Amino acid sequence: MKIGIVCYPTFGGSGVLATELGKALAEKGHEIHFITYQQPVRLNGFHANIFYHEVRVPTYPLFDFPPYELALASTMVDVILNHDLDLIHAHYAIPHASAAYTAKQIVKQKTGRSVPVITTLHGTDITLVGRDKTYEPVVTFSINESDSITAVSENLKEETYKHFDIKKEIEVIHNFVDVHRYNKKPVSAFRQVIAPNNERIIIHASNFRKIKRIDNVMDIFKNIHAALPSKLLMVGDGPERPLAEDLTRQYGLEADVRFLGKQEQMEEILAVSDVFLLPSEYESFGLAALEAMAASTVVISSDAGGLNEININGVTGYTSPVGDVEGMSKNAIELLKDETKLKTFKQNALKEAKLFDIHHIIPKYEALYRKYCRTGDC
Ligand code: GMT
Repeated sequence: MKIGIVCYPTFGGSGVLATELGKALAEKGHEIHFITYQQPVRLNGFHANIFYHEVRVPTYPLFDFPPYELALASTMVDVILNHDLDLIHAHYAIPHASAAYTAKQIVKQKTGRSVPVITTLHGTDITLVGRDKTYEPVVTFSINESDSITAVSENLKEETYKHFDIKKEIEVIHNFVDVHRYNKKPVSAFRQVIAPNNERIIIHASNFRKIKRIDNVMDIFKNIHAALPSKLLMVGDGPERPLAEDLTRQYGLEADVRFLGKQEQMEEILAVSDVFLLPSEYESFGLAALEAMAASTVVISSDAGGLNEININGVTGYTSPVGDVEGMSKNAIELLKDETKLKTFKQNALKEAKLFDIHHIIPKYEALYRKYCRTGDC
């Protein structure tokens, strides 16, 4: 099949998922066209079946806000027509679903052909940004106009029905991870650099937005650090990073907290880590937690949103109510002090991650695409 994938190219989970999906589909022989404003971060190297179409957004002195959505829709029209795409898969509703709707109408008017649009809802496009009155009517309309809608968790499906007037069936296709890639042996030299005295290694990775509750991460680590020798790796960047750095200094933890910035080789960093902290206010799914589990890292998280669908309380890690810093600290300390229990939880985390392995999930997307394929034999 010839598939157009529209996504954010940044380190966010939706862009990562969309890129990994496209790469896996290309491996299986499909022709994949990424349409976005920048080369997706996980799209590296050359692949004969992958094409990248950059959306250029011309500026003009009149535009305080250059109209990205129009440029995106126009680029989609161009790619659909010139590469004869079978369908468009839009990841993250805003503004991708409405831009895809516009592109579809233009192609229909020009050629009479109705190009199927599949929209995958990822999280904040529904629970945060999409619900804002400023966007809600367009989001509702464009979701309803999609030929097919998928959500990355049961929780996100429920949230979507709760907050939007959606007339169609939403199919849940959980996010996935390439377990083979993440299930790496720790590089002992790297562990030695991070934790020279064999301290426990705690990790957090995100885009450092308010919703991630970075202050909770720092408070939990402060408690862990007071209980046992440990190091914290902070991976990623974003608006809350200055707060995290301030708290590190305030708590006198400068020697034991390392800010690594944005990283592409997460599997190597996760491989040396013991516990992944994700105390988020909300996660539709928590792809970063699943990647950690695939690297046999135990997850201590909140129980918000879809996190319970992957992190099984008392088995692969622990989940606690949002803001329960004491509970999360207690659980982490107990685990980190008990070598046998930690080992069991690590094995459980890997076992659970295997249920979400890329090889189980990709066929679900392919089956969905086939329903809309023009010839039926693609
Ligand atoms: O978490 C973010 O702020 C990034 C956001 C995105 O769209 O890039 O992540 C959302 O989509 C991910 C992939 O489906 C999910 O794993 C994240 O849980 C979800 N984030 C939220 O719901 C806050």
